[in-house]
Amino acid sequence: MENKNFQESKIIVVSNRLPVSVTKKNKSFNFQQSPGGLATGLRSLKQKKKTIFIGWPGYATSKEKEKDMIEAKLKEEYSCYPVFLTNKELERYYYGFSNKTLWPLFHYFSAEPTFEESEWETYKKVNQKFFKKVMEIGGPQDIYWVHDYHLMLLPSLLRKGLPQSAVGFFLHIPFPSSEIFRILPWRTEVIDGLIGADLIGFHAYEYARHFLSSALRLRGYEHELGSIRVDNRIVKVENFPLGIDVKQFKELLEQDRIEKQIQEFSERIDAQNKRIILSVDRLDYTKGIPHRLKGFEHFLKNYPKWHGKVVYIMLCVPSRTRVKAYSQLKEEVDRLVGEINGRFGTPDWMPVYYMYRSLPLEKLLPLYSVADIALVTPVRDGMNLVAKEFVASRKDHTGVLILSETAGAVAELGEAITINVNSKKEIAQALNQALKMNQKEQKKRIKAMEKRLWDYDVYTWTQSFIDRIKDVKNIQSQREHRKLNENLKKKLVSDYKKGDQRLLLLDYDGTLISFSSRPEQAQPDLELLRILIALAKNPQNTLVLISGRDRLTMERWLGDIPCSMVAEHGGWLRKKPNSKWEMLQPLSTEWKEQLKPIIKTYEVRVPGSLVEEKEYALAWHYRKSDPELGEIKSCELFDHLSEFLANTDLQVTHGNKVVEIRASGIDKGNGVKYFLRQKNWDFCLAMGDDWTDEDLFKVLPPKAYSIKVGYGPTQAKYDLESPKSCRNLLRRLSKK
Ligand code: GDG
Repeated sequence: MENKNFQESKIIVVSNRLPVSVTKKNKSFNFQQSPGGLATGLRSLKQKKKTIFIGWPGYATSKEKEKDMIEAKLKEEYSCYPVFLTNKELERYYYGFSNKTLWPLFHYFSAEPTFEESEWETYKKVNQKFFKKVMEIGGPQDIYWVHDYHLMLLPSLLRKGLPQSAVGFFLHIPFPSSEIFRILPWRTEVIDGLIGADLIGFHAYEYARHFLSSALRLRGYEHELGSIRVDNRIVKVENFPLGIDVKQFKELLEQDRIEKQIQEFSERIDAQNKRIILSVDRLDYTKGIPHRLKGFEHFLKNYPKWHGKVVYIMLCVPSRTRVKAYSQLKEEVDRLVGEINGRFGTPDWMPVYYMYRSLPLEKLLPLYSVADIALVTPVRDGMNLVAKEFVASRKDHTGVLILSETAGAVAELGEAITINVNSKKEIAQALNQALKMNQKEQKKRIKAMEKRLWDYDVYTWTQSFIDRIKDVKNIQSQREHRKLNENLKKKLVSDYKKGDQRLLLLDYDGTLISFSSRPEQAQPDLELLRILIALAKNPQNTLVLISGRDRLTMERWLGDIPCSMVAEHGGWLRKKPNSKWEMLQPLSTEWKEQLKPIIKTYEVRVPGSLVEEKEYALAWHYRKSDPELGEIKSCELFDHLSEFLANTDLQVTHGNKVVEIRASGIDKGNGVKYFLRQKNWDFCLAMGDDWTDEDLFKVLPPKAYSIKVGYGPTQAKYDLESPKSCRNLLRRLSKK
């Protein structure tokens, strides 16, 4: 793969909804920019050249003529390419699987989701439909940016369709803990769908962590600092907190018509001498609207001094009204508002002013601007842009934001008064505190939050995501250069053929054979033995098999092969076929009795792990234990032993799912030096997979072929994917 500079690339944004909505009224079509957080975020991309959008236009039709007309206009005027969905598809994929299964589950409403096989089937089908559309428009050089929970299978479809292309995925809602995610019957398909991307982005670090944990527990994908290795690809998992277009807000606030509206609102409110509490949300059960109303009721009950002095303006935008949970919520909200107004209202004071509608931005902005308090109380929210928009709308920097701690936005808006949405007492106290807060304090807090909004606005967000996809692609292509491709394999085979004196240094576990859950299960199979015997019998070859295993096991498993061997990471050498084992240097074993109890406590505390006792080493294996617990405890044991063994002649190493103690100076590099010195080798090949093999790679002559099996940082010149590809290469050599 070439190192890409992406000069010629288009950015293709794929999301459920296009940023333009199509509606039909009186036989004519209306094209309008869509409301909602995602559309707001993507709009900024449109200003850049070569950005195109693929998604549902919001209008279902089966008439081909209508489709053609809509398609032509969207393409020409908005760089948008529609994916038309039938009503049945919408019912099952959008209202069904996306909003009755994924949405509640990912927001921790674990009793709410339905799990309908037919809806899942349609979800898969619609993801395919999007894929087909993308393939009509994009090419291998383009950058694809897939958005949100409606399209979680699309990244892998794109990976298969355009294997080399750059694919990013961003999730706008939380990714739940693996305990919740695993409830989903199709959890592995969803992980596999996402893993096709090069970059997977979330609003918050917490969601990225949850995804990594699910990928590990449910699919066995390990990660290193957020990088997962899948086959020969690196997949990066990171957080990118979505920002807003602060500049646009500031500019709008300066416009005459907005100023006039603000002025009008202010005068009306001043005349009534009321303080304004504001909330703005889609009417969604994740937004904590009933919780908020109950908190407000508690506030009125417990702080009567504010009666007649505050008004709560609650703007709820109708949303997903065809889903039952939403119509039920609407009924509950209507009832609560009625109860509060009925109980506390007077002929000249209505405590809750409730609007169930959407407002144009020219009206919304003045509302943000004149409110004294924004009350943002989601039960769970991926980010929450309303909180950020309120901060950006404060012209004189006064105002107080109350924000629940379960909104993603809380990470950046630390100066807000934070509340637990399930405590109506906390909501009431926060309202009282906000109403009493002096202007100096208000300004200090709003300014600090506004600065952060400028630092990471929607433009920076978009740019940093796209830049990161390019980075990942470049990291991948650097890796690609190290891959032992067919041409290099041919060269290696031809050099081998030319060589008269050939040294083959081969690690055993993870190189010649795949790992098993228990070390004693990784015995060589017949095919491997045949290949190794053929190589060893060739008089031009000196074959050395190297392992961290003890010499008795090596003798038992591989002893009949006419080759040399290195056991216990270089502690023991069998210099010639059938010769006696010799120690590299005299070693003591007294230390083992002292350290065994320490290492044994880990065997007890980490279920599935085990201690292996070798003649001159102790190893703690954790391959079969819970992967996260194993990783944490292995680091703890490694640290503990490193400190304990400092200034002794013992060393501790952290290999592939194993922590091992052995004498200092014993390593695979020192173990093979004897063989390297024997002749002036005209062909030398070394293969190994883990950290302990790096010592081997370090001591090789410059012309040697050094190959790391698997991927990761290494001193080796080349990479090979797996023990299987390693075996294929050795088979080729054995036939020469
Ligand atoms: C999802 C995630 C994440 C609302 N009413 C009106 C109106 N809005 C605009 C707001 C804001 C947007 O809609 C709402 O964004 P949120 O972030 O609050 O929530 P979701 O719609 O649930 O969005 C969320 C977001 O994706 C982005 O990633 O933050 O966590 O759930 O921009 O201004 N706009 C206008 N009139 C209205 O009546 N003009």
